[in-house]
Amino acid sequence: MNRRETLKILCGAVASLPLTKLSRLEGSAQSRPTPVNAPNIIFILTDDQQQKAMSAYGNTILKTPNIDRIGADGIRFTEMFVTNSLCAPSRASFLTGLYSHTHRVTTNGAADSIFRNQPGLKEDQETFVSLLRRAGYHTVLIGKWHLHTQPTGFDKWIVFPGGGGPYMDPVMTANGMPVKFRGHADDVCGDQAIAFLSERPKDRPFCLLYNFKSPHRNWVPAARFEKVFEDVEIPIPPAFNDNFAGRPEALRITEMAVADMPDFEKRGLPPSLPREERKRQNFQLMAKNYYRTLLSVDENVGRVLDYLDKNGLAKDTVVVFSSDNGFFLGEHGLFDKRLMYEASIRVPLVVRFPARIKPGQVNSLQMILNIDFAPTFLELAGVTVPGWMQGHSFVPLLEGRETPWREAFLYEYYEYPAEHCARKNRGVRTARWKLIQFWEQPEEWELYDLHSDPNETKNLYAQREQIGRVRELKAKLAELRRETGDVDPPAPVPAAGPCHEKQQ
Ligand SMILES: [Ca+2]
Repeated sequence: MNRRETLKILCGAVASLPLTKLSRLEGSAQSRPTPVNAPNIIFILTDDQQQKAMSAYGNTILKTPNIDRIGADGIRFTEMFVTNSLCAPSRASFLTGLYSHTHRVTTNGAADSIFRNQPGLKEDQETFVSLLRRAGYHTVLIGKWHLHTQPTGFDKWIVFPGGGGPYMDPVMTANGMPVKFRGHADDVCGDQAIAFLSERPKDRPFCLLYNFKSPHRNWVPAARFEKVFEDVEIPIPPAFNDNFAGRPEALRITEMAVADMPDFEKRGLPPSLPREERKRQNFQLMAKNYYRTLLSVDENVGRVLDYLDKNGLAKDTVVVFSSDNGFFLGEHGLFDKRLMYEASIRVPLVVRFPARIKPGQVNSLQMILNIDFAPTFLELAGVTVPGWMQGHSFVPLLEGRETPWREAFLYEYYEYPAEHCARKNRGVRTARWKLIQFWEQPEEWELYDLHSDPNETKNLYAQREQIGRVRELKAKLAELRRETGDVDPPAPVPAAGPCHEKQQ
């Protein structure tokens, strides 16, 4: 049975599955109002896509014409950041408009016990999706979820297992029922999105969360893209040979070095291969496969955009594209994310909504955060933004209007000790400066001037002439924490395992 035939059967199966255990906060479909003049919303989220992995942001190797098209038809933001560069915490922030320390999804899983006994989003946590649903939207989730608890606030959901599952032939969970698919995860996502759009109830607006697995590790491309870039040498990124001189010990204990990455260990490289050569080869393979997985994302984004065009939906549908966190694609000699450096926290953001947003705009001024999306979606839908949300609607910026905006933001990261051994860190970023604190003992600090040192290799923290600036940024960090109710978590249990031993 080929993919199309399988899809035909599965679409019927999924459509007839019973809804299970939706939040008690949600009204039944019959009791909900029917919104008038409310736009459809499609929120496309990739997994671990750094901002430069998109041709609209200047990548000359990887071509993403369909994703680029969203920004060309609307607006592209260059200063888009996540407040915790890790899958589950960031996804919870996109949904709730809250910082990790507020929604309490601080890590991807086990280490979540800093704040709670149970990992994942609280079952009674309201999200922009549950609020839209209550306002009458038909709400659907397709693809990656990763929040442990069962999705709530959706009329229909079909999700990959755990953090994303395998790339090929995924077994997904559709409204509580397992469903086996054939083919590449990105194509399955695309098929399900098209099936949903075709079969959706036409009497009310919809909100579709279209969450790709790509380009997350372990980067298995769709078969048709396996050979792309085969004869290309990917240029090495800035600070590829960063030696961390003058920088925290916390960087040296991380297990994120491209030279040592485990993904390609079965390639039969001789143990005697010089480390530099292993690093070079690993980088080429990682970057190529990472880019190849984004080709299937781009294609499946294009399918949905084409569907909107062909069915007269484009004008009144908001399409937003972003990623849950960035990724070190060799910057600082690293892979993965977690740290507060630019490649890790900076992600793409393109938005299209022809009815209200002029095409061809680029915003390079205001810093947009993952916590801003929930209030933005609600405002676009004409739904009141609850006062408890910590982000701000950027609708005025979409429409090119002037509005007061933040000049600094708070970053936080908690998953330690854990895989990759990245210590807990927080910091403050302004348009020009970045102060980073590894707050547990031994406490370590970094300060970067992003204007003169955009690649973040010169730690200015200990320089005498920066004393005043450090004082100012520490005060800002304390202020942002206070404003968002970030109190010091309980003293951590004594660290154990390899991360701790390396730190001694
Ligand atoms: Ca991610």
